[in-house]
Amino acid sequence: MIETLRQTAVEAKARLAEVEDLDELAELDVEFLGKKSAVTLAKRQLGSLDPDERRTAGREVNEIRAEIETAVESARERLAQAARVLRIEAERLDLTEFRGKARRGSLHLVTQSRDRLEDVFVGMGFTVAEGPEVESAWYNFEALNIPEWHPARGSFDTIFVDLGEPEEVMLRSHTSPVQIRTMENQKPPIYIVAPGRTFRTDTADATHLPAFNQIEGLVVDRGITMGDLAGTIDEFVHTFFGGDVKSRLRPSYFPFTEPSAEFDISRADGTWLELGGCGMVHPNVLRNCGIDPDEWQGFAFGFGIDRLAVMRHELDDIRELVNNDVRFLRQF
Ligand code: FA5
Repeated sequence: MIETLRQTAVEAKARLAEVEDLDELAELDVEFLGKKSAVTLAKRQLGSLDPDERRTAGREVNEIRAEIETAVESARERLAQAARVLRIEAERLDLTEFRGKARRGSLHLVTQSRDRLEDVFVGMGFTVAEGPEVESAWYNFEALNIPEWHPARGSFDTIFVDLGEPEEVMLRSHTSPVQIRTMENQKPPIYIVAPGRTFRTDTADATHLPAFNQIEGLVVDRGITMGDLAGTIDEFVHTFFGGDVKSRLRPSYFPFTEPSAEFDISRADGTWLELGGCGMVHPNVLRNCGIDPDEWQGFAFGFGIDRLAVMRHELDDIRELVNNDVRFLRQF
């Protein structure tokens, strides 16, 4: 009997070593360890043996049963491990699969220009400042030497926000209010640029947008002259556009600078493109911010970032920047 059982155990171990799924394993479990299995039957037969034989045979039957049980357990463990590997494999997200098929996104043209402008000015020793997009009349106009009666106030085509009394509130029509906020909070020497969104009632056309971007520059220090302003703009233009592009200043008028100028840059066809305004900070503006104009002088400039992107990428129409046509945007 024991001899037959041993052979059964050898067969059981061989078949368990090759079992391939849990159903098959359950069948083998029943076949070799269940109620009708050789081991269970052998155990039952032990009763008919005399006590000495029963003890020896009983020990052997138990050993054989334990061997088969161990084989069943290790088969179960092997299948569980294989199932884990399969599951992990199935759940894996192979992102590399999409390489080449999916296009990587890129920053918008205006954001690229703004980042590059910041880089150039930071490289020249400026820091970057910010201000709110919704402003009071004090910051957008009055502190900038544009009182209520001033005709220049009309030229800014301001979009007002109706919040009722006591204050007149508007979307800022230029980034110049950041000059005031900076001088209120910071003592000279000041060297800042402030890029940001600006808003006017302008109708969109090839060169205008109602919501556009400007970058403001402000320097306040001792002994600052118009020569420093011209030199800074020249240096910026060379760094931003490369060696061939020239800049020039033309006399102009802004209430917050005196003297004031527009500055243009040269195009490849020999013509000039107006980029923005600039000038020496008006003494009234310094005084409005508690800075003594006899001790400190400054220059300021402000120009359009969208127009700069148009120039840099030779676009025909500034509206391309806001149409959000992906066929256009993908080119950059
Ligand atoms: C100003 O806004 C002054 N604050 C600039 C300034 C700052 C002068 C500091 C002196 C000292 P102006 O209105 O010219 O100036 O606008 C400046 C630039 O913003 C323009 O040259 C143009 O490049 C851009 N810009 C103005 N309006 C629009 C618009 N509707 N769409 C796109 N760009 C515009």
